[in-house]
Amino acid sequence: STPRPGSHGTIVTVAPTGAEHAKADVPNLPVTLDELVSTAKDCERVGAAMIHVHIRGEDTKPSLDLGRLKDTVAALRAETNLVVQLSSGGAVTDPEEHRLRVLEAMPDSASCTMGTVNFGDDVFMNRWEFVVELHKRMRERGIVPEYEIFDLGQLTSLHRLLDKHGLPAGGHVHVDLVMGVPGGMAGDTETLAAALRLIPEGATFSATGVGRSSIPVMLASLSAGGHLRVGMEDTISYARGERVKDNAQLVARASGLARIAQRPPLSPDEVRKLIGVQQ
Ligand code: KMH
Ligand code: ZN
Repeated sequence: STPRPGSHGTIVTVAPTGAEHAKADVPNLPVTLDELVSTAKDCERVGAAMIHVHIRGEDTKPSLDLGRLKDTVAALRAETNLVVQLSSGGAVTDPEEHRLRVLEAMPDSASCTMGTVNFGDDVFMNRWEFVVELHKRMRERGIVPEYEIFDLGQLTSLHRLLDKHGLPAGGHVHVDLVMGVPGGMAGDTETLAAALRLIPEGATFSATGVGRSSIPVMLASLSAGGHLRVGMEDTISYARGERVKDNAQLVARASGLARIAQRPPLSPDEVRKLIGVQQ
């Protein structure tokens, strides 16, 4: 089969924090701006090119405070060369207006989840009109979306979005498969292969497997010409019975596997070019 776009190298994205783990349970989770910037620098050093950011408030709980988001984007730009992607997904409790307001922090990229999904015991709500609004507002602002896919039907919705509302800012489509969420698609090779058939022509995709699906998904994605997302948002165990030391440990392993696959980590500037982020 023809190689996928950018498949000579690998985009390694780190998702260091997420909205689900509590600092009290996971003391090494980066939650302050200083912790986030220090993690980002460590991860960049070992091969990350993009960072998927959820921030926390003073109380360490998930936050979509616009001032804090702006400060975070500025600090990451000042201290790293990483492509800065803000989560518009937030936490399952965040209202739509707050999630749309994230875009006012003007990141390089933002996530755009392509549909509603059961999310453990919760529901991650993404109404169609809301998805369309996110897609349009990102294009108006020149922010490159990463379409988050939790289940296969969401890829069908992505085709519908692009057919009805056109290509995103930068003209390129980049997808992230979030696999193994209880309520979403499974994190295994067969499901990744099924997803491949539904990914739009010319699109790049990364994949992440939550929890114990992390390693199988990483290997499957590399072998399929896909890219990688790793980080403590998705997994806090490094191996059976062994907690993750820090995000850089996960990034270093992903980068090593990418090198073994003869698809070494791409630099942030290479990733900007590949996914259409303005330099
Ligand atoms: N925290 C999840 C409810 C995203 O960042 O866009 C949603 C999520 C997806 O993490
Ligand atoms: Zn996220």
